[in-house]
Amino acid sequence: EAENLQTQFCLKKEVLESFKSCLSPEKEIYIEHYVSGWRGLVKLLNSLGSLFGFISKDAVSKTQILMNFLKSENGPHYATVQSMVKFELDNKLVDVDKKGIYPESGCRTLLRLHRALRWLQLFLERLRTSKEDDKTSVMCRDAYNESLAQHHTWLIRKSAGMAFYGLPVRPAFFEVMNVGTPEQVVDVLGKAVPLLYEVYQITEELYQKHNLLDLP
Ligand code: 1Q0
Repeated sequence: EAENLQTQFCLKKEVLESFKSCLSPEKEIYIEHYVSGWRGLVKLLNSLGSLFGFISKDAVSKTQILMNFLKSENGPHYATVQSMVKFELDNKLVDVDKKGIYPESGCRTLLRLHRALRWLQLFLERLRTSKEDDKTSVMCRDAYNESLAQHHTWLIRKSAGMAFYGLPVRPAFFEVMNVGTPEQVVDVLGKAVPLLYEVYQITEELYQKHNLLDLP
């Protein structure tokens, strides 16, 4: 019980607030808050069990790469996604068409999270409009096939597919989110989805403009 209280996750505070505060008034995206939104999601994922360990490990390593840039001497250039893109491109710090000397650039690392954000948004929209008996594994799989799967190897697609079967059923999943009654969860999701969409769209347009959507 005590342990339960300690590790209790708060979706609103740990995920939504972060993604909300990652948008500046000029619609720039603060990497620090973007990363902390992902950290919140990782925490939620970890609370679902070790079956998802391989997914959360990768997410953690990607957030760590970005945090390391942010803490480095070039840190100020990594304050926002916009400034990172400009800095890395101006200084030729990105492997543009094949892996080379910068396999862990900020741009390619953030692109992986960006693609995952699309999955999240599709999954949450399905969850929001689902009925009590609908299967979370199916919602998750459909969202995945529509988005991230196209970027993953066969092996990862298989592993992800198997992990999806381990997702809790809808009522249990709502409980883990810890935002209240099912009606309240639906309400919160109704606010979260458009917010994630806006963050996604801004990044997508920026990456498109600079031809970065296929970084190796
Ligand atoms: C709830 C179940 C979570 C399902 C997550 C779906 C995504 C499956 C992804 C499988 C990734 C496997 C590990 C490795 C992948 C990498 O090869 C790949 C590409 O990177 P690279 O360096 O090899 O080119 N990495 C990625 O595509 C990044 C994947 C990050 C996934 C982060 C998922 C974080 C999960 C959050 C759980 C949210 C629970 C939802 C409820 C939220 C309510 C607001």
